[in-house]
Amino acid sequence: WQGIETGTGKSLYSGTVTIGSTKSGSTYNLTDGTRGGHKTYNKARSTSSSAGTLFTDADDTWGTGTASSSSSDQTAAVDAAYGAQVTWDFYKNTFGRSGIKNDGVAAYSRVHYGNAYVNAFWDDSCFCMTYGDGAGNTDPLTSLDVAGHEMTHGVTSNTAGLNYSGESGGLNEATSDIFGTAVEFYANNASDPGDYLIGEKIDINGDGTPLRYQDKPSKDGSSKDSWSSTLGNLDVHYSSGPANHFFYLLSEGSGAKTINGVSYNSPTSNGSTITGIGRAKAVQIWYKALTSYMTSTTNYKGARTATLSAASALYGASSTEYATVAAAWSAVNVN
Ligand code: ASN
Ligand code: ZN
Ligand code: CA
Repeated sequence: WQGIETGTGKSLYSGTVTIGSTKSGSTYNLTDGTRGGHKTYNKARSTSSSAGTLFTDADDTWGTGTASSSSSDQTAAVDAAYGAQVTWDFYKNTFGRSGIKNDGVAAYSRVHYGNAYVNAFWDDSCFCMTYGDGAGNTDPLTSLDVAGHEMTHGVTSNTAGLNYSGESGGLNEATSDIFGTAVEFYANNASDPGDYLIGEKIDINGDGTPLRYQDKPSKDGSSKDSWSSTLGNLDVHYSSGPANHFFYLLSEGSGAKTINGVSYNSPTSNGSTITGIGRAKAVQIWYKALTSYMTSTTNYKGARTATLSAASALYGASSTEYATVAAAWSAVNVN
């Protein structure tokens, strides 16, 4: 007998959650039957290109909710499965997009990749997301914003196809950060409330600080707050800065603000004051720009044009939304 089930997951970063599972005979496996059949596999510290072993369980209650250095631990799988599930739901319910290719078919996820591997990545060739266990193998890179970030690389690849170098690479990275953040807000999970920080849960720096800051990207010590002619020479995770900053300013505006207990203070490079239009409209504008107007070679100037076209199509060329898109790009020196 085989059927769609809803299991209980004890995650590391998002508390106790429900996760889609499948019953096969008397055993459950981590296949989400309601979201394109997304599966979560165990790499058990291997770096081979295989998918790994599909997670199975006897009672459909997965993980312990606490960090474990065991390579068979289910907890990291719960977070990865939950992240893929929430990201699927976010794209479906926010944009009507059914999976990465909008064809109803899911990617898959692999956890416990490598030994003390401090990264997570999307790979077009396997159509899959892969997560390391972090330094010490006890901080898996499976938080909600990271899952949303990685799955979004698949979406970008299958829409604008932004080349992963130079300014287009920075825009590709920013797109993943933007929707990673949007996924985290969408989840509305009490254990991981929405913020404009990337990777605040995974302790990647060992001191509790996040990987990136969208209100003021330069807080990470490497990303840029504003565009300059040398931006495209930087690593794509740093040239993403001005677009992340644009997204924050468009959503929330400039100056000081506290959201879900996190304080932000977003500057503008031209001394302007911006009033945000809200995250819900900002994500609609970015998504339409990504899927209708950007191409593989879109640079920052092109992103300004694409988002203005998107704002015009969605809200009209004389709307406040359109004017705020223009003002937010100017505030990060994209004119
Ligand atoms: N975590 C990184 C990213 O998603 C992986 C990489 O640099 N390829 O951008
Ligand atoms: Zn990325
Ligand atoms: Ca976050």
